[in-house]
Amino acid sequence: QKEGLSWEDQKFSMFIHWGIYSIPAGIWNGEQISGYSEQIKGHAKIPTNKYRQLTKQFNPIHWNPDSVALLAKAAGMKSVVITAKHHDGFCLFDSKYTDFDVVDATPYKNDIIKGLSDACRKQGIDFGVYFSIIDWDFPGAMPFESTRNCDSIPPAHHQYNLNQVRELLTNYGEISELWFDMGAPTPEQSKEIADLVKSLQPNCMVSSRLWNDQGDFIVMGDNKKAQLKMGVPWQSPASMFHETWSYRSWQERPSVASKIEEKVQDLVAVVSSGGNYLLNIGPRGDGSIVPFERDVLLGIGNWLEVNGEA
Ligand code: FUL
Repeated sequence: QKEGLSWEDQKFSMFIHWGIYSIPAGIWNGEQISGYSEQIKGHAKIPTNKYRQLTKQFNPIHWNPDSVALLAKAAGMKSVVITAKHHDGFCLFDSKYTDFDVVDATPYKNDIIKGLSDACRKQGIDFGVYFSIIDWDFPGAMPFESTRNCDSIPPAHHQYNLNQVRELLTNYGEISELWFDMGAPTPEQSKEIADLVKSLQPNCMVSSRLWNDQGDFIVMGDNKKAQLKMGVPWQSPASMFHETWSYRSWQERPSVASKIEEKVQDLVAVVSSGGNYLLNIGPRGDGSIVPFERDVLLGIGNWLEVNGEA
């Protein structure tokens, strides 16, 4: 693998939840909507045609992929994993198979996955993508208010997922991990997706949330970690605040110092049990990084510098 770093050597990685849901940022019709803000379409029961209109406001002039990659590096992270497509179905990459993507539907028109994958490569860090198996925009797919994990994937939707996975693994260079999430694919569907990944990029690590034992590494529950070495590659996905992954404008924040302490403890616990700590940030709709989150990451980076690499 690149620069001799295996997935298990990464230890500390950046997760990014960012999309058109970052624009309402947890508020709909003037009301604070609880539940993960990246799922606001479901929680606020926003009809698809209304939700789709958010694309017109997506013009993230403050998004700077180079500074995001540099921030990850300064934090001591060895890779970045971003939401190429979350449950809402909006794609941060240019997909031939839908117009509901950043290039076709927004005034911004730039392929975010392209820009960030290039920036990471330039900084010598690995790049991976989150890909939701469920899709609240796909016609005939499961009901959008559902955030359950038991939704089957109709054949046309499965084919669409395969097509998009192929795009992601073909157009953006080396992808270190594919972070599948949610839904209830059949064993055949899971295997077909895993086989496709391996045929295109044998080194790409697949998350266990592809289900049916098709993952290469085990993802713990959200904000959960294993207490012991498990003898298999595993990961703890962690949000800054347990209430949301994507930016929420009304999020209450403790002091930066106490958050650094909390996250350093978690990082040490995860890494000493052989895991990968995937710590999330949620940029604003305009692409800017929330200063609190940047300061926490820089604080962790400082700690690592003083106390030795994770
Ligand atoms: C969960 C998703 O439903 C959340 O929105 C978030 O992406 C988290 C990391 O995984 O399963």
